[in-house]
Amino acid sequence: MNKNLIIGVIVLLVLVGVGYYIFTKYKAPSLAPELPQPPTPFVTPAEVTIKITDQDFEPKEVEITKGTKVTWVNESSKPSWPASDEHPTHRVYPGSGIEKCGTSEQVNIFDACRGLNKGESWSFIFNEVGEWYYHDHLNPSKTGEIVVK
Ligand SMILES: [Cu+2]
Repeated sequence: MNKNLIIGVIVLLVLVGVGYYIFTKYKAPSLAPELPQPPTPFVTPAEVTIKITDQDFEPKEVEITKGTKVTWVNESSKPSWPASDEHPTHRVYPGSGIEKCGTSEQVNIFDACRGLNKGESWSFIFNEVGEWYYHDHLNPSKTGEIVVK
């Protein structure tokens, strides 16, 4: 009887030990998400997309932070050429100018430098703070604005 009791106590202790091991092993990961997380820094979207429709640029005006990549996607039926004001020289955005199209400086100017066909897109990263008006070089009455803060 005593022997059985001792065996029973040993078995119980082993079960408790194994149970505790499993509990700690599997409990720990599930606790992790409940730990206080460091605050997420406020990040504005690093990318903005503007649709070119038959009517307009959508949205017509966007406000972004310096360093944001803006992508124009032509969803209109005609080719579209987004470029900095003023038409036709495109020199308002610093460093820009239509005469730089086709040169090594083309990548640094606010000018698609060609008509984007339906479905095509063009991107530009704005590193200059300011209010930058632009237009469709192939349809200059279509205008938009990028506000960079
Ligand atoms: Cu133009």
